[in-house]
Amino acid sequence: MSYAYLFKYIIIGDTGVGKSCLLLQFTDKRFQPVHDLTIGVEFGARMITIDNKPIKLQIWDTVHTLPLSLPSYASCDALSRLVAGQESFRSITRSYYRGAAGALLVYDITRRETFNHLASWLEDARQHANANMTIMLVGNKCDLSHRRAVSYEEGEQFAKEHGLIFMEASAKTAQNVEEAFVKTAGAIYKKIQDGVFDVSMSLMESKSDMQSLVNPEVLVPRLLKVVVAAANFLICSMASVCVSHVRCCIFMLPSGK
Ligand SMILES: Nc1nc2c(ncn2[C@@H]2O[C@H](COP(=O)(O)OP(=O)(O)OP(=O)(O)O)[C@@H](O)[C@H]2O)c(=O)[nH]1
Ligand SMILES: [Mg+2]
Repeated sequence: MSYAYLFKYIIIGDTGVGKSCLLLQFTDKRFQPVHDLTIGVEFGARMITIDNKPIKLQIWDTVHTLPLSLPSYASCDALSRLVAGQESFRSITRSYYRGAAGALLVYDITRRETFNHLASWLEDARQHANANMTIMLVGNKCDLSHRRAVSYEEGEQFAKEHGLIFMEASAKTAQNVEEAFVKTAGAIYKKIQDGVFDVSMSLMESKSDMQSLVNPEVLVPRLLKVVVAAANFLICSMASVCVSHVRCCIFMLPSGK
């Protein structure tokens, strides 16, 4: 199906806040009640219409468990282990930000710590993403407002302070899910019309990132480079061990008298 624009979105936020569920609700209109920890990257896509133009949203459900810029809470034992487990994905994660036109920054209104970590997530986004990326702050799980730990006003205030759009939503009841994705697209579309966001550049970056992640023609040469570098390192290390061994033997040779 043809489209006028393709917007890359990323969904970021602490583990368990409902990122995958928001994506599933938006693309498949269903809810996943069991927490299925996202490992690696999952993609979703859906067409929407803005200003009578078909727009394709390509959504990357990221692997993040914690922000890349580790805050002090990472010193907690259990969390440190979690970080270590996900460390191998961190460099890949950085490339997720590149080319993103929009981001859903999600916290769980029933878990205060997920709200407290928002500043670190924003720091990551500001560091790795396009400065004009549109960020929608989503206070998820608003169906559980009887267990609320973060007030609506606090979310609204945080968004105001950091120039974000804000909504509370529920991936379970689908409340505001459609709106969160569509409103973000509307803001991106407006930036394009105003000439402050170049979606073609963003797409080129996004495409090359996708290629490097999934295309064997790009991936295999890169892997080969890594293997060659590792082999080089091994050979150099072995050579230096041999040299020091020979030196040692020469040093220990009888003087010849
Ligand atoms: N009540 C309620 N539960 C939700 C909602 N959204 C997600 N959940 C539940 O929260 C848990 C975590 O949801 P996920 O979507 O897997 O969370 P995630 O952010 O993708 O987590 P990671 O992949 O580990 O980063 C699951 O048990 C979901 O069923 C919601 O809006 N309301
Ligand atoms: Mg997930």
